[in-house]
Amino acid sequence: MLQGLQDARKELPSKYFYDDAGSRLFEQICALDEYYPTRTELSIMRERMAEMVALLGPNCLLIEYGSGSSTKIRMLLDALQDPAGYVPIDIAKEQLLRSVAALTPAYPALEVLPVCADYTSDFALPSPTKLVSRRIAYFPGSTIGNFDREPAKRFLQQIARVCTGGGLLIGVDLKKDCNILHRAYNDSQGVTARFNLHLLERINRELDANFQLDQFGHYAFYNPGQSRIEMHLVSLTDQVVCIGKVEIAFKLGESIWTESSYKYTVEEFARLARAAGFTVERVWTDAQQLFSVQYLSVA
Ligand code: AVJ
Repeated sequence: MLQGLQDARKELPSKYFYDDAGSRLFEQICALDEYYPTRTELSIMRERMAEMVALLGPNCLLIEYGSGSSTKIRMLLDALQDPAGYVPIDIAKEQLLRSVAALTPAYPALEVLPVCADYTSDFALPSPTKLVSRRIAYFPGSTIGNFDREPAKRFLQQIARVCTGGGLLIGVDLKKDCNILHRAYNDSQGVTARFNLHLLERINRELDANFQLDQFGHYAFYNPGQSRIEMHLVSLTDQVVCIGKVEIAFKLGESIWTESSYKYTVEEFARLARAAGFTVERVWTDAQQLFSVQYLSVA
């Protein structure tokens, strides 16, 4: 955190949004009318589930990167033939444990092996007791959009190593009318603004800082040249903030870059997937081409 705030261009990794309160705020975002990705992805899954499970096959081990509330996985678990196990990975421990506790009674025969970890770092993959036909990574929500190009490729390569002989079922948000994108990250109820500002609240609480939340503004916009939404917290005044004993100065209008959310065309994502060692087997989209769910295999 300190390093990110001491850079000439202040920047914080978006993974730090997801403490318990942040994860709850994110769930609220997913339910917003203006935030089209969640409901669009769910409707694609609902419509195409038969084709998806036919590709995944029986006895696969599902490994979910950033499992959150473990809502979407239920559609797969309801349709898959004898999954060998489910490994939800999430950085938010309380939410992970809550989700597993809610899932277990609904799927009594399923072996659930939760991992609380930052999935961009090394972690040990637990082994289920049942025989595994293939490992399938599940990475919905277009969280791949949070990664810059090179880190995205490296992360996909890491998944390809974990799932060799299997595949990756991934949600990828698509390029579209910039105004639709803008509204999705500037909702009228201000939930996205609260989600963004909550990061400062978290730093105050966990790192003994004194950010004044009303002295920063939520600013999100689509950058067409870079194909990404950029989310920032902009200082509304000249001010000095203390993080423990360290002082951080902000000029009026200076920003902390808190998140990027890259948008792809189907062709652009295919190039990235191939560069990471995957074969694009199938791409499903909605009628308006807002969002895609893709199955990538790795030999
Ligand atoms: C969870 C990364 C997919 O980029 O759309 C939603 C996070 N940020 N609104 C996204 C987010 C602001 C979301 N992902």
